[in-house]
Amino acid sequence: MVLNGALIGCGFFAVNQLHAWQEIEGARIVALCDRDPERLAGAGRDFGIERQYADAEELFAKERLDFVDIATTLPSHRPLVELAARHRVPVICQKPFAATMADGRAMVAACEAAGVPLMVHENFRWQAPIRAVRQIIDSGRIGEVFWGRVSFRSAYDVFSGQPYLATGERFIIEDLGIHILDIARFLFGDATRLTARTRRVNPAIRGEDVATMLLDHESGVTSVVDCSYATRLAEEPFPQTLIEIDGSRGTLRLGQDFRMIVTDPAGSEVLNVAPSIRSWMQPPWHLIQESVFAIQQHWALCLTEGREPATSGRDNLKTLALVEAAYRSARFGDAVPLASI
Ligand code: NAD
Ligand code: 89V
Repeated sequence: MVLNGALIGCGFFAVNQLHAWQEIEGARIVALCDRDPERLAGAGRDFGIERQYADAEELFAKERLDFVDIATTLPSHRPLVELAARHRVPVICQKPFAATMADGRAMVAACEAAGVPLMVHENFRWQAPIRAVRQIIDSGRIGEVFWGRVSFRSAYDVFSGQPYLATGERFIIEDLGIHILDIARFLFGDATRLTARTRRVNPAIRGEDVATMLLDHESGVTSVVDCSYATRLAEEPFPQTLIEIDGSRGTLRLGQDFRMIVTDPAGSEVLNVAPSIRSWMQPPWHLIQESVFAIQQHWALCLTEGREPATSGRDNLKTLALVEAAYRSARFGDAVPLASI
């Protein structure tokens, strides 16, 4: 059986999703929707998809869909997810899932009431190096983890591809930090408390472009999550997330160029955890593009087998709560208990 899906939002990032859908086993995109006629026609032509809609209501009214993939920007996420729920169509929604916790909770409630699966396209935890890190933790090789750092520091010009990122009141935590906080959850478990400091270095943008966060995890791990788009380095690491983990028996260091060093009582081992490249992937984006393929394959499998996806809407509320806690802590200065979000 092949699942028939539609994609809404044919912009900058959707191209990756459309390439990946062409290679996913058990699912395909049969219709497209975008309110921008040029983008709609361009994606239709590039991917050979003839059924095209300028209006999402019309898409749902006319198509019989097994799922919908929402690749629009944040302001349209809630109305489109709720529209999918009203039509009882399982839904994938890009990150950031929601602008507020109230919106996110309402979206999860709408899908649960309609009985439709909901996955957030939170793909960073699907990157090959991140999965390799998690495997080492799970193997017990470095013992009980007590400290970690998850770090994304870069001077890459994200605004050329995504100009809207320069205009929002919120920037790096909401757009990028959300991925890095989700990785911290994926590796160390849920957090109980978060402290954050932010600043804006680039005068040409509106929001913060540097954030440093300290998390207390339920597992007892203390982690530092830091992100910056104001960090010029000898070798530009974009879009790599670098990781340091200390455990009771050893350590793990994920450095630039996908070089992972695992040290345990027997010594140190250097591993290459680079992602693979498919024909449509372009370095340095291949790291992200491969994770798009992985999360979409996961969705197709979960939908076929009736399983809850790893980054379900309900799961993603916990990542969204970290984002909210970070902005609250940066504003008021105090550590924020996650239970208060
Ligand atoms: P974009 O502005 O380039 O594209 C969005 C498209 O959606 C536009 O073509 C716009 O016309 C269309 N659109 C908006 N509202 C619509 C509506 N109600 N109905 C129909 N079409 C509508 O944005 P982008 O950079 O592609 O980002 C899209 C989303 O993907 C954002 O949420 C962004 O955060 C996310 N993103 C995720 C990753 C990742 O790695 N997961 C990377 C980049 C972007
Ligand atoms: O995930 C995102 O939306 C992107 C990027 C990975 C470049 O930060 O903005």
